[in-house]
Amino acid sequence: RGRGPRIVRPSAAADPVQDFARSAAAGLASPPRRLESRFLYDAQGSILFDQITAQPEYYLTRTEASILAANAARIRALTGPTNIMELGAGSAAKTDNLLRAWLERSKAVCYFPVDVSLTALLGACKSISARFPAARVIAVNSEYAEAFPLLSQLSPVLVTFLGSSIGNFSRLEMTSFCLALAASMRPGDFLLLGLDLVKRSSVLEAAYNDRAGVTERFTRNIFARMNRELGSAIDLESIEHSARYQAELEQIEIDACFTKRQAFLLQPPGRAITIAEGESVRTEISRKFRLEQVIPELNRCGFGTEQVFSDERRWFALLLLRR
Ligand code: AVJ
Repeated sequence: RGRGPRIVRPSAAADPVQDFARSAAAGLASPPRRLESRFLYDAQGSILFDQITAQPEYYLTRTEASILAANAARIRALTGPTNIMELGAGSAAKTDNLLRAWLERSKAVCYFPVDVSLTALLGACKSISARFPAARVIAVNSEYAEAFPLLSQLSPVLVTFLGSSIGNFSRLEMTSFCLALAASMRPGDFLLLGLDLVKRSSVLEAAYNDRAGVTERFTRNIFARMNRELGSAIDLESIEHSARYQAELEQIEIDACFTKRQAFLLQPPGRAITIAEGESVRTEISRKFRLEQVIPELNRCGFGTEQVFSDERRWFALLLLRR
């Protein structure tokens, strides 16, 4: 049997285009219009997101990477030798420090990157296998929750959910996500969770309005994907990106604002949508966290706090939690 990277798809039943069509038709039918953020990450969106992480204003990825670099060996000492499942791995750019720490202490490691983008996963398999020949890579091409049933067989396991991706969830969605994850893990398994912390709004807003305009292209891309996959023929030039910090809710809110009226059909099943001039479509929220608030929430979902890591400015936190 081959020892090279493998790709599995746990739910061959769900047709991604149908899924996108149904969700977009429901979300765009009437105001407040919205699109689910998970659809931002097609092949093109995953490339654009990687470019966002390299922008000077987008401190999240760099800050998290420095925390991880400083503490990976400590994390490995606390967890012991585990399998690693990374939720939303993308191209697995953030994984190097962890795998290096694991391989310093063991001869081999099994790494299970999970992502909805097959293209991003193929890149992850290639780069991880090239840099870490002792890592056995089994990529899972699915939504997060579809990978959860695999977890019971992977115990002892460290699940990583980095980059503050959990901030895309509403509070309610985050709770049900954490409860479902906790229910799928065995007692003693670990979760490594990256959280962007509340800070000055000028710093937050700059991170989501980079000067090079990559975040604007990222927001527009979900409509470009609708044009590609659902035949919507939306004029992408009529879309302006808006990212504002809502201080009361402690979240960045990203909207696509339409400067020209758009009328289009979504195929299948051919739903007619009209968006008036001046209307907007919410494509993302990115919640910011306070440790004193989020830690008890996580504890109530079944995760005990093992260790909290942060940077000098307290801009970002990496939580090691134990199921
Ligand atoms: C991948 C959800 C963590 O919220 O910072 C970055 C997505 N959107 N810039 C974030 C994002 C626009 C990102 N997460």
